[in-house]
Amino acid sequence: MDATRPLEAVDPEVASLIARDAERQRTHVQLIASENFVSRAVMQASGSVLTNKYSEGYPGKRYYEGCELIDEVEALAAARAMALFGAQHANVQAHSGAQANMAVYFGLLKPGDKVLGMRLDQGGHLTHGSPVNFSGILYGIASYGVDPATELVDMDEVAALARRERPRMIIAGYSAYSRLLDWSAFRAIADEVGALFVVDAAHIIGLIAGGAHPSPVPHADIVTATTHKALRGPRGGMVLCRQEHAAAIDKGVFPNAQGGPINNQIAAKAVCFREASTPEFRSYAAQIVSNAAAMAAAVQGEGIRVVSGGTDNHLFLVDLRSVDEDLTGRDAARLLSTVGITLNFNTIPFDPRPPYRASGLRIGLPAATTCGMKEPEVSEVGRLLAAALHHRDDDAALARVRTRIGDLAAAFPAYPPDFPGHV
Ligand code: DSN
Repeated sequence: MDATRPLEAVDPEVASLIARDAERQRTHVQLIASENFVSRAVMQASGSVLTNKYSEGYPGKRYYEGCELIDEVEALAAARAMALFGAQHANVQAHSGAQANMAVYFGLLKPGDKVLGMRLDQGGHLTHGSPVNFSGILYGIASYGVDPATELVDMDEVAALARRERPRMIIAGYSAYSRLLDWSAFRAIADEVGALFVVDAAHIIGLIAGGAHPSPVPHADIVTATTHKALRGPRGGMVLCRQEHAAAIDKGVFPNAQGGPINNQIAAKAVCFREASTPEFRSYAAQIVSNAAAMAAAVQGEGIRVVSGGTDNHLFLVDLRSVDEDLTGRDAARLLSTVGITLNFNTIPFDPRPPYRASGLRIGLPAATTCGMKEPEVSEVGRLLAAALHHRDDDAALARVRTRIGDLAAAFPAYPPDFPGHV
């Protein structure tokens, strides 16, 4: 085998699919709240020869030979994560956010233990106790949601549930909630009922790294995260924790939840932690928050209701019932895709529709901000999005939106126009 032949020569079919997705990424405005564009440096580490290495275990205690440099890579990634977030311990082996969370459950709880987390249909995550996920299958779950009037997490409800259910673990964090959470109030409730306090910071870890969002690290026993959202690293997860939980967390990741680490991804995580430690990244994180607020205001200005009235972070949810009672999230998302706007449909609090139809859209700004869009551009995208929804039966109006979105996408590229989609 000639291992140096390029992808295009070895497998034109896969090369073509990658090139076509690069084209899709280039020609659409990307508003999925959990996506981003990584740097060439992150992509190079992710695509490196470290993919060839097995290394079950941890630095200094591996079950394979030849891990000397893998040990250095992993120790470097963990040290950078600890420094970036002010954490006492970091496990960078988790393959994903879901597996980071699984490691917390496996490392610190017994099956059947009670967990209090946020309802998935009001902004939480599958791994916070959904009945179709390992968390809901293996553990006793109690759930909090948002207040129907304010659409904010109601700390009195969290406290009342915690007193009644006496959970072993309380999880704060979300995948579709646009406001700040009160970390110290969660900490106080956890202390009152003797629970562990865990924050799933997957969505906001990039904002935290850039100083654009209050950090849960000083308050929580454990913070889990992904590295591929606003943090702008490779696909993957991590766990930050207090030293007293370090051994349990490491065991929870390996061997409880996973086998061998994905070393190329760990190297890419190290690169992203370095990138996220720079002044440029602080500006980026602040710009995400400003852009989200500007776009939410633009959408509201076009008569579309934003859940909870706005945003404090990188995302917001729109209530499509303010456009048309009969417009589902799924139909709206598909329509917007045809005019070059990529986002996802989402349930909104107290949604009368099931998740696969939903009544909302989730809109996030990390990727568009990476492309260099600022308030004027994202506000225009917000107005174009609203125009497409309001005039969804008017082909000429949709064509005008499609043309302008295409112009904006072309003017704010993540990569050079001839980038084939891989390094
Ligand atoms: N799927 C992720 C998101 O889009 O928010 C959460 O796991």
